[in-house]
Amino acid sequence: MIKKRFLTPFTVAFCFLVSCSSDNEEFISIPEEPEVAKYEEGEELLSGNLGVNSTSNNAFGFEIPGLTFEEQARFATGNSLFNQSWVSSPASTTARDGLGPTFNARACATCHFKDGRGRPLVNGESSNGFLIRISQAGTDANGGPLGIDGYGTQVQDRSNNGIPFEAKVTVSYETINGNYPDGTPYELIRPTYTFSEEQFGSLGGVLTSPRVAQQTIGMGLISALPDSEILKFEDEFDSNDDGISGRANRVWNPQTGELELGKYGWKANTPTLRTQIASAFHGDMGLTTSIFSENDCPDPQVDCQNAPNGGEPEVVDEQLDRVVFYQSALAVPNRRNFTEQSVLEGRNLFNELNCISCHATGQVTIGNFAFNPLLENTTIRPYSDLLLHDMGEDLADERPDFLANGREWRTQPLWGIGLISTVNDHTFFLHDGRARNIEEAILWHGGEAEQSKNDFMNLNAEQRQQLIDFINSL
Ligand code: HEC
Ligand code: HEC
Ligand SMILES: [Ca+2]
Ligand SMILES: [Ca+2]
Ligand SMILES: [Ca+2]
Repeated sequence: MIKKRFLTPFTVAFCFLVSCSSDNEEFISIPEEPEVAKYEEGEELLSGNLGVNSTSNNAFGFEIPGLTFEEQARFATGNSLFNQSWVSSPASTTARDGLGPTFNARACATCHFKDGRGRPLVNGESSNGFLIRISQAGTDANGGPLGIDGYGTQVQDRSNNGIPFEAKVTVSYETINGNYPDGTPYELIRPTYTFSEEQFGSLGGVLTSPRVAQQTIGMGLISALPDSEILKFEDEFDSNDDGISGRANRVWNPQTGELELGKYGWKANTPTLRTQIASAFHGDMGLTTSIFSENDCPDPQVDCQNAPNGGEPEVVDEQLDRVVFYQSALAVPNRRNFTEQSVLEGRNLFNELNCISCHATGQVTIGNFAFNPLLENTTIRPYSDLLLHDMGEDLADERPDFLANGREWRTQPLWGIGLISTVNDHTFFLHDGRARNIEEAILWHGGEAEQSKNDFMNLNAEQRQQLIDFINSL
């Protein structure tokens, strides 16, 4: 059972009449009227007045209100660079060539369709938002994952210009059956990945981390958070003894040459939006920028190294800047159905089950953010502390990524989650897309979230649905 933490209006009125004292414990056993969850003013606004109201399949694609004409033009150019397919060089359209020689997809939007969530791997199909990171035990010179000879830290399964791709990946699923304490059955599926057609030596036994593309809403608000607004949730040694001990990742920033707070990616493995986007151009599409100026062709990929390029760099700073601006200005949709009683009950359950301890709200962006001043001084509800948590053995990839160990993942922000089915026409969740819906995503929680998961399982069916209804309203 869930402990009641607050006095209900009923007990308050009761105490007023009979003047309860704090040592009068008996009245607590008096049957209470059911507590009715109430709408809280403004709770539907996940990004203050920077949100948009949309329930269409373009819900993730709108810009924040208030951009100037000049900024709208930058946003529009960034949008088209995000959506366009890049082509092999040499090409007549030199503004968008340089794809490859090895890559996973031709466009950002292939993986982040409509700025939304990618799909898990489907055997025999090109990526619609999935890639696999690899490494071996140890760290590289910057404290990051140590690449595999011949492959580096990511498997590019496609190529152009007659150059070999690196390897193909296939997936198989094992079915896991279980029951809720009330007897209701559930089913989960656990993926296992296999490499084949490895071109540069066996990949058997390497460390792997399968990942799908997240929705890219609210990215600018996260870049405008000062470190302190993330670190305030840290509790590395669990001093409040609730079993939850978020901690920060510290990752290499190639632009500053320093270790910085990790903010982006499933393990908070990238420090800034600009480096995240430059590394996507580089690793996922084979496109160089001023930040990563060489094509991703680890030795002995000589043909790859000598392949024609699409300029030096292939994505010039002005283009990179447009894409970064575009991504930074994508608005977070406001919530829907937020006054429905089941959603309000679900919100209370979300708090009572301690989901809110990791899926946290109430961070405030910095007061001085020159890149996009509209993002300043905004209180956000990302439903994430953006910190790393041990999520247990079942979700573990066993592949460290800077300070993140093999069991740790960054709390995935839940803003927008209820719209993914509309925007992307699927409900695959978690880092590798293994959860087929929200319920399965919760059931996979373990480690620091074990208690929350168990409390969820102990709810009755109606309460479980209320919690899911709430998440769908985000
Ligand atoms: C092959 C599929 C693929 C392509 C192409 C791709 N991405 Fe991604 N994207 C991903 C995956 C997978 C992640 C998670 C990466 C991780 O955890 O390390 C991600 C993460 C991100 C994030 C961070 C999201 C978050 O919540 O932390 C941003 C921003 C992003 N991508 C933008 C882009 C842009 C811009 C492009 C084009 C330049 C692009 N991506 C191309 C798959 C892709
Ligand atoms: C200890 C921290 C923690 C707690 C507590 C926690 N979560 Fe999570 N949650 C995470 C992390 C980390 C992920 C990403 C895990 C992954 O992808 O492997 C996640 C992912 C999710 C997702 C999938 C998000 C997506 O877009 O893929 C949902 C839904 C979710 N959590 C709901 C809940 C609910 C409901 C509760 C309470 C019953 C809860 N979480 C409690 C840390 C937590
Ligand atoms: Ca290239
Ligand atoms: Ca590679
Ligand atoms: Ca704690």
